[in-house]
Amino acid sequence: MTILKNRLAELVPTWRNDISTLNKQHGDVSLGNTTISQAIGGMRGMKALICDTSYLDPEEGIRFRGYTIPETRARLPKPNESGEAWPTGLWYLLLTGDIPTREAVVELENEFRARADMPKYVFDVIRALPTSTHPMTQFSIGIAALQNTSEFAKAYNAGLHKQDYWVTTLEDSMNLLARLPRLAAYIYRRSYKQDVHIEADPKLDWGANFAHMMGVKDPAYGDLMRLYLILHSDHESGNVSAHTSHLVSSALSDVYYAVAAGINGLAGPLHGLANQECLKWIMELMEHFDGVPTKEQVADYTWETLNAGRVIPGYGHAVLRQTDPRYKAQRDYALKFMANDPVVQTVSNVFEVVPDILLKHGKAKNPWPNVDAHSGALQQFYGVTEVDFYTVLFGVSRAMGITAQLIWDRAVGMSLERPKSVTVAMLKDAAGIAS
Ligand code: HAX
Repeated sequence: MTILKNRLAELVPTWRNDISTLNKQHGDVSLGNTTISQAIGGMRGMKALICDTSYLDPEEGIRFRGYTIPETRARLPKPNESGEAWPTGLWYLLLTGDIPTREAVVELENEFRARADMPKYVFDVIRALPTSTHPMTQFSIGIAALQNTSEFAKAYNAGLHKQDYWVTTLEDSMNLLARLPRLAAYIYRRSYKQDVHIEADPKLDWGANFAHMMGVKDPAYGDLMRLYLILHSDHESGNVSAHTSHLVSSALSDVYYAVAAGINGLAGPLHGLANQECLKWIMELMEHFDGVPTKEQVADYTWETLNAGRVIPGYGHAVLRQTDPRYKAQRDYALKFMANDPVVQTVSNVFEVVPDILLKHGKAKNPWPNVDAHSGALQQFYGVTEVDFYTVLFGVSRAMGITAQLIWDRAVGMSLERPKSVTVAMLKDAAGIAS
């Protein structure tokens, strides 16, 4: 196929030049409610979504229903007082805005436990894939395979009234969330643990059971899992995974279609996959310098990465302009429980060096670390070293935020999402330059 490819190769430089000129020289030109640079630059800062489950302030970071991360961790009920809160309590908070009572969380935990059985055919679908298939692909396919069980789709086909959309969306959300740890642990054990699987323990909560089914023996990992599931759950609705799910769901596609689509977005290296990329980068850095690198060595390696035209994974953010409080929460946890771990020490050295370099480099608007800069260091400490799996952990958590948002969307009857596009010639017209 050379004729088409050659023709495209001729056209691409002109397209790039058009976009770059419009962005640099005419970015501020109004298109009505937006500007040319917003249309080109991924709609940054455009206020066109509503999300009540959480709000992301560029300086302060995330608040879940008005609560900061430390407030959320302190106020949500906990299985034991010295440990981390039940993530199911966070889901209740995201959905309602109320800090749930202990009784409400125990009821939700029991509900999830009762819904956790996985239809066998879903495992068969996963088993049809080569074991080398990326865990995020397996995860997305497993979620899509569950669509066959959608209560919303069934009720819609039977003539569901608009006012009741949220009821079966809640049902689908609970069924999906209840099963996600099983699905994720199955993928983990099949991909990395000789296909030997571990049954759920009915005595454990949703988060600790996930840790148990993955096969991590240290009980502290159950606590870390609860923290992880809370921290990664929701980041308002403009991020790629939440927005993708919202968009798909706006066509009245059910929770399974919508969450699978969001998971596909989470699988991108500029979004959730950055957690895998980040630990990979840290391990390569340590291998390169044969142990914990000095700050000078980190600086050299950082410049090498940037000069090769690559990004420093785990640094920068489309909205945040400070260190991510989700990073801080994980750093505090690491300093408390594993301060002498060499990977944790390397992450600390990177934190002391990279922001200054990114500032000198002069491109990133935010030189500070995001959530993904620290999560892998905590995982590897407990023996979860398979970096390709990290984004699945993120996905189980993010599904809580996404489903809470989708239930709200259905409850208030959010519209089909359909923004308007314009042509490059129209942008040139608006900018007053010749086509
Ligand atoms: N390393 C090197 N360059 C970076 C950078 C980084 N960490 N962060 C931003 N830049 C560059 C951008 O690539 C961009 O370069 P070009 O002008 O050549 O395109 C420039 O700085 C301006 O980008 P920005 O406006 O600061 O950032 P964006 O809003 O476009 O993108 C990203 C935000 C998070 C995608 C970006 O900071 C990045 O690529 N970071 C590394 C990957 C990462 O950690 N992603 C996870 C983010 C959090 C998340 O979603 N978790 O799931």
